[in-house]
Amino acid sequence: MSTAQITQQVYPSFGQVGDPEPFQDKTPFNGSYDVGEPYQDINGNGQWDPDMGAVGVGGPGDVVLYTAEVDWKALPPLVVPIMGTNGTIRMRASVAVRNEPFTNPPPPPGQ
Ligand SMILES: [Ca+2]
Ligand SMILES: [Ca+2]
Repeated sequence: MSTAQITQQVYPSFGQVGDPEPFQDKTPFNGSYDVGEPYQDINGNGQWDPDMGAVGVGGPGDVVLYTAEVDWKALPPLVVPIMGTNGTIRMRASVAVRNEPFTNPPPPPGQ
């Protein structure tokens, strides 16, 4: 049994989870990003990304996609040479949640 890895990616909304950063397609119009085309750097890493998610846990009201991955040793030894995965299967589960609209500092009780 191996250890699970949990990652978080932050998005502006649920509808943008997994979406690429917006870009302006230039000639030849091919519908995909090419180096040099203007783009909107949503995650602020200085480059165009096919997934706009930013690393971190986000702020108030942000949508955060939590993904857990674990390599599960599930294949019997006779199947390992055929599958070529060292006998492991990568298991992955994700859930997207919206952070509370908290304020910093929090308002006094009763307000
Ligand atoms: Ca293009
Ligand atoms: Ca980017």
